[in-house]
Order: sequence, then C-alpha cells, then structure tokens
Amino acid sequence: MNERRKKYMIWSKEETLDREEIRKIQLKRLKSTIKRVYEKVPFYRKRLDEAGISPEDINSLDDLKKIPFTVKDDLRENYPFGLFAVTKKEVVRIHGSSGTTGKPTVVGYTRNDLNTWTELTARIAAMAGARDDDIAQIAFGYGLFTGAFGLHQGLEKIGAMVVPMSSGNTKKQIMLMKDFGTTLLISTPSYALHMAEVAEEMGINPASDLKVRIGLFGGEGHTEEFRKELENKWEMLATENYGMSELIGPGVSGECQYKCGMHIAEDHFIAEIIDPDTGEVLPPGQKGELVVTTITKEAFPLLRYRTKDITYLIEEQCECGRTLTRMAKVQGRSDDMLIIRGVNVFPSQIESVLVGMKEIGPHYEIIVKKKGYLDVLELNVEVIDGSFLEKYSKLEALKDKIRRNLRTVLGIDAKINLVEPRTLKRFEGKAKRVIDLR
Ligand code: DLL
Repeated sequence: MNERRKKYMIWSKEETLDREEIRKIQLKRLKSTIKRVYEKVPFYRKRLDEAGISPEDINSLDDLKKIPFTVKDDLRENYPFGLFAVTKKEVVRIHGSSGTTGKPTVVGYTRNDLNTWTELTARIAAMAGARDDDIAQIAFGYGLFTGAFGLHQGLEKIGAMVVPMSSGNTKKQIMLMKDFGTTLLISTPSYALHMAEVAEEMGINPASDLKVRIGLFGGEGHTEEFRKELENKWEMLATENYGMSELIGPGVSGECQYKCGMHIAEDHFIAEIIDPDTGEVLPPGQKGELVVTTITKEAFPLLRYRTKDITYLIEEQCECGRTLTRMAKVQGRSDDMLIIRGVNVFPSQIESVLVGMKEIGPHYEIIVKKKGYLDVLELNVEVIDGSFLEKYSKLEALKDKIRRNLRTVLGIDAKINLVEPRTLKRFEGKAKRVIDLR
C-alpha cells in the first residue's frame, strides 16, 4: 500500500497518537466525566457516595477500578431518561436497544454527541477504506436501532453517496445495487449473506455483476469462516465493526484493512476487560467481559458499563500505523453462552465448525432440549446440494463428519439434521440461530 493511500484511510490524528498522549487525554476526559455525572445524575452521585468515592479521588487511569460497574438493570430501573446528564431540551436525538420485546433501553444525544458519533463512524468507514467516490448502501434498519443512522452520518461526512435503503425489501436492494453501482454495503453479516443468495436467485452474480468492494459489517458477531464465505460470494473486503446503543452505536471500534482486531476509539471510550465472575480487571490478551466508560458523551455518559460481550484487548501495534488498542472479535455474549451437560458452549464455536465445510452452506440452527434430565444439542444444517439428501450413505457419512468435528471442538455430542437448501430462516437484521427449549 502506498503512503498516500495509507494516509487517506486515517481519518483523525487521534488514531496515531503516542500511547502516553492518549492516556493523558483519557485521564483528563475521565475526570471531567466523573465530575459531571456526580453533579448531574442522582443515580451516579448515590452510587459513588455509597462506594465512598468522590470525583477528587480519581487521579489516574488506574483509579477507574475504584468505580462501581453500571449494568443493564440500572438502565431499566431509570427508564426512560433517568440517567441523562443534560436537560431534555439539550437532547436532539433518541435511540434505543434493538430488543424486540419489553421496553427498550433509551439513549440520548446532544448536538455535540451527534457530531462525535458522526466523526467516529466516519473514522471506522475510512478505516475500512471508504472514500468520497463510494456509493454506500445502508441495509441496516432505520429507527431506534443505531446501525443505520450512525453509519449514514459518518459516510455522508466522508462524502460518499449514501443510499438509505434500510433493511428488507431484498430484491429491490439488489436492483438498486446494480443500477446505482453500489460499492459499499452496510448491514449485518447474516443479511449480507442472504442478499447474496437472493441476488443469485435473480440471476445476478454478486461477485461479477455487482460492484460492491467493501462490506462494513457489524451489529452481531460472525466467525472468520463466515467472513470468508461473505468475501468469496461478494468478492469484497468484509470488515467488522463493534458498537452498542448504550455506548453510542457503531463507532466504538472497527477494523482496518488488515482485519486483525477492531481499533477502539480510545479518545472517547476507556475499555477494560474483567473476569465476569469476580469483576477483577484482566491484562491485555486475556479473555473476559468488555467494560466500557464513555469519556466524551454529554447526554448519556456511562461509567464502567458491563457490555456482557466476551473479547480481549490487543496492544501490539497494527501495520496500518494506528496506535489505538484493538479488541479481538467478540466470541459471544456471556448471556448467550450455552451450558450443555455442564460444558460451556458459545454458538460461535459451533459456527466455526459448520461454516467452511464444503458440503454445507452457512445456514444452521442450534437447538438445545432436555431429554429427561439430560441436555441434548441438536443442529439443523442446510446442505448446499439438495440431491445429496437422496444418497443415504453419503448423508450418514457427512453427519458423522460434522459430529466428529464438533466433538473435537466442543467435547460433546450433537444430533445432526441435514436439511434441504434454502429451508432455514433467513435474517434481515441480527440473526437468531439459537433455540433453547429447556
Ligand atoms: O448493534 C450497534 C452497531 C450497529 C454496531 C451496527 C455495529 C454496526 P445494539 O443493537 O445495542 O447496538 O447491540 C449491541 O450487539 O453488545 C454485541 O453483543 C452485539 N454486537 C454489535 N457489534 C458486534 C460485533 C449495535 N461486531 C450488541 N461483533 C453488542 C459481535 C456485536 N457482536
């Protein structure tokens, strides 16, 4: 990669500051955030008083450890606006969690927050290689969900031509992609896969008939095997981006073209990894739950928010020249972890076995049941070639192979059901592949 191009992709100078410099910025912003929430948010004043901490006690980044965690239930208990640190008059936008049932988690943005967010999504888009001559099709849902609006703002800022398609209406998505010559696709990875399939049904080869060169994916995890599948089908660079509505939405971290972990916007967030059981802070490289403190948010600041996402931090310098700490691919959420006959199983481990086997497609369902007192793991897996299902011996051999591979990775047995191509559910947003019937 030549120097000019490399420079182009680095959106803001904060991405390449010395570590010492970044830490200085973090401490200054942390202190002012704590002072502000102590003054403005009764919930935090009470929490900090109860813990015997006053804002003056925070004098180093290490002092962050003294501050109690904030959890999702705190947000629920203060629904809708109880944790806002500004008056409603100063709030210019509301977003919310993507949960489909119950009350959403409400988050607010001041005008400055929206500007910050725009900068951060421009940063991750540029990191992936987005440019002002790109045509960016947003196939995340517009609404309370932060995915669409967040990336929309950032891509406009970069100067790309934004197509606000929203999710769904897949045939029209493909038609516009072809007619407009879309070069960037913004969606969940599972929807991108579904779109490729629908394109094929329409007689359009996503790799050769469409011009999509980069996928900015996020909102859910996917394995490296799944990424490969996407990159092959679309002949694109698929980058992964992490965020959460409580923290800001997309823009918390994103991958550059080297795809070796997501660069965290450390000038706006302090990331820690903790042992989810003890709350102890773990060193870089060690896997645990991601805890994030926002240090520039005005309307909805959060101190040490437990994300439940399992990952680890990477401090080694990246080839792209950015000095920001990276977070590894999220392995899963601690509340997604299945305990099957006492064994901890992340759906992503199952995905990494299934996706990439040449006989089967990337579509599967994980079902966990009880048989008597015993947990049973059952997988519905789509084969690529339907005629396969007619050859009993081949079918049994394939089931056996999947079972064996799974046993090697998980250490437990699974019942495998091979099903016809295109029979399992497809997703236009975040996929739900686990059905726990226990
Ligand atoms: O999903 C924000 C977002 C939108 C990020 C679009 C990136 C792109 P929520 O709806 O609040 O916000 O869901 C947040 O989604 O705690 C993770 O469990 C999961 N998640 C988001 N991005 C990733 C990712 C948006 N790249 C929750 N890998 C988070 C794994 C992800 N999980």
